[in-house]
Amino acid sequence: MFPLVTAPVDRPALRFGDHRLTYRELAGSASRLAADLPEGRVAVWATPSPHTCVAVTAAVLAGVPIVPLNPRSGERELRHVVDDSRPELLLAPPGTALPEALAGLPVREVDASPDPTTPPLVREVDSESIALVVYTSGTTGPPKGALISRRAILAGLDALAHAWEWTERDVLVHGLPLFHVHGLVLGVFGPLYLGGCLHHLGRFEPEAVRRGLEGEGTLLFGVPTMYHRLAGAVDADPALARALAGARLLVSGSAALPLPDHERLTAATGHRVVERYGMTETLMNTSVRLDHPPCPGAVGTPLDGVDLRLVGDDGSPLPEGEEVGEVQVRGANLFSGYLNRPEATAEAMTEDGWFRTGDMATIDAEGLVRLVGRKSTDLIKSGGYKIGAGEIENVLLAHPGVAEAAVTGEPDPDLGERVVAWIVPTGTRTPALEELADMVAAQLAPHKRPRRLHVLDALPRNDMGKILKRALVP
Ligand code: MLC
Ligand code: AMP
Repeated sequence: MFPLVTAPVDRPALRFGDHRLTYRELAGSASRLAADLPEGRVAVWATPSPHTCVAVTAAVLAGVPIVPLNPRSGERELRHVVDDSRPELLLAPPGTALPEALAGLPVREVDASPDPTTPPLVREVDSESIALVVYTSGTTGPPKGALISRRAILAGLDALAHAWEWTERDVLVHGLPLFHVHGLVLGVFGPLYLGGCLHHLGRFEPEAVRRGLEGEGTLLFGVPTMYHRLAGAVDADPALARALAGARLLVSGSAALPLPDHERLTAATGHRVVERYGMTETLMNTSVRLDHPPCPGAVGTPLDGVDLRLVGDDGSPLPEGEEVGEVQVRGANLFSGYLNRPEATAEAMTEDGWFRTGDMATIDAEGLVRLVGRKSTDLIKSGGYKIGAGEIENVLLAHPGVAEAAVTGEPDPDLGERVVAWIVPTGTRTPALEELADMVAAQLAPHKRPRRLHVLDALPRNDMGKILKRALVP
């Protein structure tokens, strides 16, 4: 999967701050680790560090599935992921203080120092074998593990390489987390597969982006919240504007980039930001092509090998036109199902192999896809993270002061959407927002915490007793 790792060369592969690894050094470090990995799944404590890159490269060389863990996950979420995926080993940076939920899991510390001498481990691995199990939120219940094959990853990266003319000459700059497909598949596997270099910023900051792009960086990947923060910083920082203008390509994805941010960035840098549309289960579906005139608000056309259609409420394909329908996709980019959840997998697919994305879109006469919303009010996209209302409601309901709970998303200029909690108190003591936010952050993850709280006498319900979320507007 990574040709320059299995036949290593002395070219830069990774950079995190001053920590740099060439392909030869990465091949050595990863092969040393890969040599005695177990055959089953390995969990990776996916900090934004070279250790994560060495760990995932080792697992790819050995052909074992990786379960990336969000190091900010709370106890309940971690316990769920580990109970569901049953990894045989956890790979973590040296000296990591691991939470209680992982007690009992054997741990191996990852040595990310350059090793130019260990020969590369070269092993035949079936292309249908699972490379990644990525946990993603659904409308109800705890997150599901999406099984992502090597075939899907390679099909996706080949298509992006074509759409963006992405080659071994590119140096990709980003500060994305490494436990979701955006940062991991596009952001780490992408450069390593294509033979280019990744310069990871450790943490997203406009200042770090400036330094990355002033150096050898050619490509920038980010979620809209990151571009929103860059748009807010460019006017006062001409050096940042120059650095962005000097990049070959700026790509945004994981959520919609609002028009004003497109406009501010173009005005300050002369560059347009290219949007692409993807999903954990499908990897990338569409993108604006490099040679396409600017089309802010559109996510482009289907990538090579991706069939995309819109269907109406009754599930039948819509004729071409401006009608809104649900996006369904088919192709080599699709996942192989949800771990341990055959019913959820069957529900997500049509009988003839189309994946139901739950995203609503239009397609214009030129074939450009425009996303206009989601089918479910129970999925929230905040900072580019997908968050299921149900998992948060379950945490809120465990608070003794909460009798009923509903969670919704509302527009937020920075995060796209923010999580809002609506509760009916039991009458003992009404909890404050901070208390509920801390609970959610500790049990699930900080990005899932509610940022606003409404206390009601009753939740609006229909005759069947179902909560009417669309009626929950402040
Ligand atoms: C706040 N914090 C708390 C807390 N309140 N921690 C514990 N308890 C509480 N009560 C902490 C947070 O952990 C964080 O710490 C800090 O306060 C601020 O948190 P934040 O406001 O939530 O976010 P921020 O740090 O501002 O990050 C914004 C962001 C981030 C854009 C950098 O949201 C991000 O990295 N998003 C990327 C998501 C992504 O990769 N999605 C791709 C999914 S794949 P600290 O220490 O961190 O500062 C996909 C498919 C596709 O969608 O198409 O790509
Ligand atoms: P996830 O499940 O975290 O992989 O998130 C996938 C979802 O993110 C998709 O179903 C879309 O709703 C959303 N998404 C991804 N890219 C874009 C984009 N460019 N514009 C709007 N929404 C997007």
